[in-house]
Amino acid sequence: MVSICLIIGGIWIGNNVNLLPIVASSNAPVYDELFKVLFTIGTILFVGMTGLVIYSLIKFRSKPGELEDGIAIEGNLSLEILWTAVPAIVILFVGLYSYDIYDRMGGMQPLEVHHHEQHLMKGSERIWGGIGSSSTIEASNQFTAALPIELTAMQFAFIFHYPKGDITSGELHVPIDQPVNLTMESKDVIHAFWVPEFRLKQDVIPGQPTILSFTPTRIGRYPIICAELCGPYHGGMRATVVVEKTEDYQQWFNQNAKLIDIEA
Ligand SMILES: [Cu+2]
Repeated sequence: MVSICLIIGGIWIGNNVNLLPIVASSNAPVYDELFKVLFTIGTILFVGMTGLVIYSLIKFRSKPGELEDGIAIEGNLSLEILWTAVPAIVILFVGLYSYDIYDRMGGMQPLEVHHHEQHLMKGSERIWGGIGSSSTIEASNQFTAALPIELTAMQFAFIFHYPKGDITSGELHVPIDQPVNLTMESKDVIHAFWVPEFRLKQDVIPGQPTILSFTPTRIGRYPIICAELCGPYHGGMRATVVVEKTEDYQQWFNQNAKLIDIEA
């Protein structure tokens, strides 16, 4: 009875207590699904264990005048099997489920699939060149519509570059519902590009380009935060992503573009 209440209560809390920021990208709901499951499991374990400890403290407290030692207990096979099996099952489930979510967010797509589209990326030929299998080409078709943007991270700033239009900006402007391919490279140390509202975080590594693909789904301004301790001003390494209506984005683009006539 108590454990049923505990499980139902845990599920209710996991689904109704929202600790996460606004949902602003297409993979945020997928991430939140995993978070709800983890929060439910965490709540059940925390409340259950704390409750058991408090119950035992009260129930098994020594009575006044009781001065002898407690009973010597050694080994309990069924209990040991239980406390090994339960965490093993929980951890295995969480591991497999996280893997599935990571896969659904596109985390398992090989880098070269994205790179195939990044003709403008300097150095990409050298590192990832020579890929052209039919599966790669097929897979890359879904990225043809993606907007390519290059990110350069350095101590202590994020700089965005739009190859089409040759725009360099300290703010990341993206149109709503448009897939974006962000190619990231660091000039010095490891940084991390993090947008909590997108539920996305990706390391930016010197000498090793990384790619982040996402689709913003909500108009607004969201913080970009460096999430890798990168030096004394790491805490100030922030930028903004501006998700706007396609017309507004186009207007911003036209105002800033240097080479509008390239493949426009
Ligand atoms: Cu940084």
